[in-house]
Amino acid sequence: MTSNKKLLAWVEEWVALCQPASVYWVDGSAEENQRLMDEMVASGMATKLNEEKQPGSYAFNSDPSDVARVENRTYICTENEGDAGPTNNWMAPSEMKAILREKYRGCMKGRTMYVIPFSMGPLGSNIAKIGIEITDSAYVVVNMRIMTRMGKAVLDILGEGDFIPCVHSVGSPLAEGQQDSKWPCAPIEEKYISHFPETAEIWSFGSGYGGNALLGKKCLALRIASYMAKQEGWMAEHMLIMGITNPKGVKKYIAAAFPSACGKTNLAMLIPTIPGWKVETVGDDIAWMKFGADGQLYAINPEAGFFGVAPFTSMATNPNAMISTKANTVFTNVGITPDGDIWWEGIGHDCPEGTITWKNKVYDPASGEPVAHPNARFSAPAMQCPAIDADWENPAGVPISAFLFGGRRPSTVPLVYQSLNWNHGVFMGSVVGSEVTAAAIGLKAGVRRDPFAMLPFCGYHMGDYFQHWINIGKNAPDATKLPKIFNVNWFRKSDSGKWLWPGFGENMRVLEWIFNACDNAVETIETPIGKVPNKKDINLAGIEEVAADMDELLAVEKSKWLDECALIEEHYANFGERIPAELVAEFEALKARLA
Ligand code: OXD
Ligand code: MN
Repeated sequence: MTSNKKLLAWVEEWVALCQPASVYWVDGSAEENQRLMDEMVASGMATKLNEEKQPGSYAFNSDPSDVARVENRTYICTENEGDAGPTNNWMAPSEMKAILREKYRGCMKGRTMYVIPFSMGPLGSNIAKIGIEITDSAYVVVNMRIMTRMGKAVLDILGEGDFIPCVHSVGSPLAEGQQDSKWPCAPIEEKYISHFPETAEIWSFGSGYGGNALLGKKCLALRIASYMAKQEGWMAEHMLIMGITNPKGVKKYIAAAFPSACGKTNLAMLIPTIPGWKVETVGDDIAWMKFGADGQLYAINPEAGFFGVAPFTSMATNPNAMISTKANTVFTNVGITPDGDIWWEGIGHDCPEGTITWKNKVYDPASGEPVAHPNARFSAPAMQCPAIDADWENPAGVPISAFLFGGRRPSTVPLVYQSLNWNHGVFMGSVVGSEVTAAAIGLKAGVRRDPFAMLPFCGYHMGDYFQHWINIGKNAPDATKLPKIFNVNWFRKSDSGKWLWPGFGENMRVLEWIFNACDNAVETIETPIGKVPNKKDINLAGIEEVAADMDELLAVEKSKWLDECALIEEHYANFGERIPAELVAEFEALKARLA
């Protein structure tokens, strides 16, 4: 398949260490995919879904100990501990590699080692990066085929060039004649999701699930890429990318960062409720951005699929996501109905009797246990999205007019506000916070600060990352063309606990205001925290009942913001000396405006 000497030598080295029963170079073809699926159905790992309802689709159930990203087992291994920063687990590269070499020794016995060449970004794009993942999981192979461009075509482009080596093992060797488990993995304390940003390497051991195992996504496209982006002057962000066209046919693209489980996929695929507006999807999770020759920032989606949270995705909440999953989709930890269809909480209809839960039991409503795991997922090809943007694979990317930040904030934070300038916008991103849910194991409930939604995904010191954002503004080829920066909060509640904003497709009304604010075509009201809309400029036609809540939705309460400042003080204290002076100045200015 290849004559790339570095690649051949690297694979040989890992074969010697992991001692697989065989080595297989993945070509990415449909036949190969079918063969792997058939093998996994035969072994009992996969269930083929009803061909009429879910053509080409399969369901898998993971081990109950392996259901999400494991942040407490995720490491950034830099030579100096200080360079990983206070928000990452750290170990010295040599120490981590010594531990892991022992774990990898013989770890693939009785299994096939798959070699997966993959491209993050459209094949051949100058923003794209090539990785090679070796893995002993066929589940990883079939998912990587959906989530990335992979196979022989990538090797052809790679030629003798360089690649990002990504090592993955489920960490569960098979002895001679040993029966395999349905979802092999290692115990939690033996899982390691390790990144070596300074040498651009990923070593993952012990988990077969999502971002722990599909190494192109969070590991490469965010943790390793964020470090590369800092070194090289570009941006790798945890952002969706969407195109918005107004009734006059004018189109703008925006990129938005929200912590996990804030509805990023829903927003990326929003169906506008106001006439004449159109939303198209470029990506739902990650954006890689570079300045173009015209001075504008351009974004690509490095992924080729959606790895979305299934529960509460429905034809009511996100029809485009539902339609995207209607064929050729891998489901993990969902329920399977007696007629071979999928089911999860919030899918929009009752659970058919006899449905098998993600724990392989017949659903018993009296058990109090859910049918689908709360972090159950679909892996669906992006091109199946009815609203996929015509330019989603444009190697040059799409021009970005605005950045949005946001999180789940029941109080304090208004529905929308705009930054006063770039540095103030960076400050807004640096203090993003949200209520946490189930996308990661081992988190305490409550509000956690998640700067730029990058807390679990930044491959270096978060203070240096803030500085990188400041520098992007400082070094922009044309400051007037920088994206404008906004914060949104769909989740504000009244004192009695009622959601004040209807959300979902109605969020288009806020996007309309943002779209117009990008053109300076709306009046803004300056408050101590930034510029909020004049409520008359938020289009409420058809949802007039919300008008009564608009003052509360847009309110900036001084006392709440003084409390918020105390929390920001604590948050900033974590970063010590590495908080950029520009952000300290922004924070001081905010406090002065509130005084
Ligand atoms: C995800 C996340 O995309 O946790 O799965 O952010
Ligand atoms: Mn994400």
